[in-house]
Amino acid sequence: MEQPAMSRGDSTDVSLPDVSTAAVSDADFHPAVAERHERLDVAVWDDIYVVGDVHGCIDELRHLIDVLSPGPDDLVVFVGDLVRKGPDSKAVVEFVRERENMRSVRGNNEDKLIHDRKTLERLDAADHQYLRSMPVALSWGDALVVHGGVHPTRPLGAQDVESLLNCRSVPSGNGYDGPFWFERYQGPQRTFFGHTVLAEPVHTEWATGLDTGCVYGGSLTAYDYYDDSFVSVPAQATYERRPDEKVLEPEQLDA
Ligand SMILES: [Mn+2]
Repeated sequence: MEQPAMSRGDSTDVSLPDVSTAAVSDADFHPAVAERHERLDVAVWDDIYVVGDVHGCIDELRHLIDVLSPGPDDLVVFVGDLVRKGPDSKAVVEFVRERENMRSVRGNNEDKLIHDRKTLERLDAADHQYLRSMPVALSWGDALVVHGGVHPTRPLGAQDVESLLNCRSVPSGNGYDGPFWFERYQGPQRTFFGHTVLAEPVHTEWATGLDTGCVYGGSLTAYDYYDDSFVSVPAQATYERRPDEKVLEPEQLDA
C-alpha cells in the first residue's frame, strides 16, 4: 500500500520516530560502509547545518557560510560532491578541511577521484588524503547523511558504498524519470542527501534533499537542523550547462 509522502508538520497525528531504534550503528550498515561510517556526538555542537553539493563553487560557499555565520560550536555537514564541474574544487576542499567544525560525506565525484576514474590536476597529496578520509555515511540521533540516498525497501545492510553514493531512481538506472527513492522511503532514519539536482529542496518526513544545482546556475542550500528551515544563496554564474529534464521540479514529485 502506497503512503503519500508527508511534509513535516503537515499533520498533528504523525508520531515522531523512536530515536533509540532509528539511531544507526556500524552493525546496521554493509561492512564496507560500516568502516566508513562516522557517528557524531551532537551534544558537543550547538546548531547543525547540512549543506548541498558545492562542486567547486567557492564564492557561493563563502557567501552561504557568511550568511549562516556558524560559530566554533556550530557544526556544518556537507552531503558530498565538494569537487568537480565548478570553478575551484581545491579551494572548497581546503575550506572544509581547514575548519574543525565542518565535515563532508563522500560524493560520487570524490569517489571518481579516489578511484582514479577522474583527475583534478590542482589537487595535491594532502587534498587526496582528505578525500579518502571522508566518511560515506554520517549520523547522529535518528539522522543519516549520505550523498545519493538509501533504497526504500532494501535493508541498509544490503546497500554498499556505490549504492549509497549513487541512489536516485527506483528501480535504479532510469536516471531522472523517477520514481525516486525519496518518494518511497519511509524511514526509520531521517536522511539528508544531495546528488539529485532539484529546483527546490525536497523536504518530506523522512528525506531532505539539498542539491539545488549551484554549479548549474541554481543556488547553494543549507538546512538548519534545529530550526527546520532552509537558507540558500544564488549562484553567481552558470558554471556548467544542464538540460532542464535533469533538474527536478517540485510538481514532478509525489507530494
Ligand atoms: Mn553532485
